[in-house]
Amino acid sequence: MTKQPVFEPLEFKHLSPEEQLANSREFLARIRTRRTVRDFSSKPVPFELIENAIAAAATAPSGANQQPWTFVVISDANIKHQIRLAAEAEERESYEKRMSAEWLEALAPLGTDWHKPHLEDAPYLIVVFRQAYGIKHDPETGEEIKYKHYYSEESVGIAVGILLTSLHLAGLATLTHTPSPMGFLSQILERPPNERPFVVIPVGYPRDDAQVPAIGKKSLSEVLIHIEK
Ligand code: IYR
Repeated sequence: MTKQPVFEPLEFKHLSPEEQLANSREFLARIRTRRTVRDFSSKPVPFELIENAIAAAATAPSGANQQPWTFVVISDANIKHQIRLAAEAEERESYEKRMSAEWLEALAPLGTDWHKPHLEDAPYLIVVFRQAYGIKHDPETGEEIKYKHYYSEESVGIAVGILLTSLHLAGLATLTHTPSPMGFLSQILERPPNERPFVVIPVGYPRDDAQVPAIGKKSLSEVLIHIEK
């Protein structure tokens, strides 16, 4: 049976032009200071910061509002150790055998290699899973029914953007890490077959001596095309 839509009034706060400009400039200045960090201290992070960032990410728009994501938060040292060992084994294979010369050349300015100490140094790892399809149960028979998820890649990508932004605004550093292949995460974290690892995000404070590659972003004129009337 097709569900009929139910509407409710939109709650929308209209800002004055001055507030709009001030907010947009302030956000731009803050987000410009976000960097991908690989040198983490083990200084503890209040769990509520992680929880709030995930709650923020979970407000993301998604295909058919299906919210096809699961966020697994790990602070357990033993599980982090297992993840580090498995990630390093895959990454070593990738850097030494699987990645093309072209790929290695593209990565050279970042100075990355297969060593991933941040997977243990950071107090939290957030592993984001994409639900490739949904699972519901027939109310009468209890039988498992698989249903299609629409635009799950795009949806999870948007949610991760909000997650990284929220963690940054909470004064935390993150790394967007995609070891390849990532199947070991499903096994270690015992996730069901409809959930596919999407990204691993170490979260914490940077070490005092943290370094980042001296790279920049494209200028606005390179990324913005304005088609005026
Ligand atoms: N996953 C590897 C390699 C890597 C790939 C890309 I694309 C990057 O932007 C950065 C690294 C690693 O994490 O080292």
